[in-house]
Order: sequence, then structure tokens, then C-alpha cells
Amino acid sequence: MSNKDIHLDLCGDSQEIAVIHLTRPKKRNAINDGLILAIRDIFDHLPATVRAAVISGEGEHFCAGLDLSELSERDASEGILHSRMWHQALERVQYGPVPVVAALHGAVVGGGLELASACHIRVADASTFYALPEGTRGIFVGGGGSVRIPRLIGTARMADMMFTGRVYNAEEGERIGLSQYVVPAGESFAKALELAQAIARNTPMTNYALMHVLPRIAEQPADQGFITEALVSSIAQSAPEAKARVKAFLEGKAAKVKKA
Ligand code: 1HE
Repeated sequence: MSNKDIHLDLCGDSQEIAVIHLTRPKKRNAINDGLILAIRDIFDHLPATVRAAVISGEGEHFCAGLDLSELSERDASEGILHSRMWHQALERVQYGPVPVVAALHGAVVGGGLELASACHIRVADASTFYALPEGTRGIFVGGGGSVRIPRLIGTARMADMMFTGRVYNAEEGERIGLSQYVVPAGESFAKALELAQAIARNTPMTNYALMHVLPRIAEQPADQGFITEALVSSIAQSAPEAKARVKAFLEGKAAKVKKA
């Protein structure tokens, strides 16, 4: 489905990185129905060459959340279907084919934070700020935020953001777990791309396990988590590519871990 509010580029020698730009800067990349469906479709149809993705927003802000101009006419049953449509789309981001790095700047608010939360790594630049204005607008998150955001920052912090309209800046966001990285203003896209390139060099099995198994283990009781971990680690280490990588290290042909 083509949509002028989103753009997909492929980059890297083997077209292994998908770069997905939200291109609706005049409306601060607010997400209307067409755009959420386009996000779903892009992740459903990523070319087979792609090993990692970056998502970013054009203009001064990453994303202003739900397009509020579409909200007023919806009744309760339409609201449920609308929320479920967001869930389906962001499920494709979180549990889609490849890890996704969000390059954040400016406003990451409401549904914009819900989109960022569905990504696997968030890189914020110094201009980034986070908020959940749904609370003060008399509505509630509907794009999976109540499930994903407490897992990043805890229920109490999310409730505070919604009760009081609290806004976190980039540094604070990293400290509480909204992003894993903070970089100077204007540099989040370059850093996100660098991370995506590193991710793309991992074995597909490792990336699959990190995306699809690790979050499930985190939800399991410990005794089930340990057995799931044992199964997955034995599958991963039996892959020929994993054996070749370990052998290369033992022969001094692979990079050592360097002090941070
Ligand atoms: C929008 C939206 C939007 C901007 N829906 N049109 N999200 C919010 O409540 C965030 C609302 N937006 C803002 O607080 C600000 O716009 C920003 C802090 C993001 C940016 O401020 P600024 O000064 O750069 O831009 P602006 O002048 O406020 O907005 C520029 C235009 O974008 C303006 O339209 P124009 O026709 O007057 O030019 C705004 O109306 C429009 N715009 N944000 C519609 N969100 C799955 S449930 C998710 C629940 C939610 O996400 S609730 C929404 C939360």
C-alpha cells in the first residue's frame, strides 16, 4: 500500500537495512488510520534481504501520537476496533521479521511513545521529550502503551506521566529506561543506523531469540524461563554459523570484547 506519510528505503551493501521514515512533518508525524495501516503493511512485506530496521520521523519531532482530528466521531465499539488496529500494527513492529531501532528526537508523545516502545532499541537525541498527554485529554492509551511502557519504566512512572502530564527530557528518559542511548542533538539517526548495522551482522537465530524468545522468557515464571533458555541456547549454539564464529574467536581471528 503506498502512502505519502511514510517512506521505506533500503540501504547497506546487501540492502540489509530498512529505513522507515514517517514523512508527515506538517502534522508532527501524527498517526492517522492510513498511516498505522501503512506501518503494519511495511513490516508485513519487508524484503527478504532486510536484517534490521530503523524508524525515524521527518521534521522537528519524531511523532505527536494519534491524529486527534480522527478521534471525535468514533463511538465505543469503533474505538475498540481502532485500538485493536494499532495493536496489530505495533505487534508487527515488535514481533516482526527483524529488530527495529527507533531514532528519536523532539516530541515522542502519546501514540508516538507507543510506537517507540514497540521497537527493540530507542536512541534519543538531546532534543527528545516524552509525554503521555492522553491523561490530561480525558482519554487513555490505546496503542499498547499500557502493556509496553510499564515494562520499560514501571507502572508508577507511567501512571504519574498520565495523572500529571509529566514530561521527561532525553537524559531523564534514558535514566528511567525510555531509551537505551542518548546522543547530541541531530545525531540519533546516525547512531540508530550504526546500531542497526551491528545488529544485522548477528546470526539470524540470535536476533530471532532476542526478539521473540527473550520477552517471553521475561514473562515466564523462573522455572519455565530456565528451561526455555536451555532449549534456545542449545538450538542457537548448534547452528553451523555459531560454531564457525566461536572457532574463529578461539583461533584469534575474531574481535575481542573491548573495555567500555
Ligand atoms: C496534530 C497532532 C495530533 C500536532 N493530532 N494534529 N498527542 C498529543 O496530544 C500531542 C499533541 N501535539 C502537541 O502537543 C504538539 O503539536 C507537539 C508538541 C507535538 C508539537 O508542537 P509544535 O508547536 O511543533 O506544533 P503544533 O503547532 O502544535 O502542530 C502543528 C500542526 O500539527 C497543527 O496543525 P495546523 O493545521 O494548525 O498546522 C497541529 O494541530 C497538528 N498536530 N499534533 C492531530 N496528535 C492509539 S491511541 C494513542 C493516543 C494518543 O496518541 S493521543 C494524542 C497525544
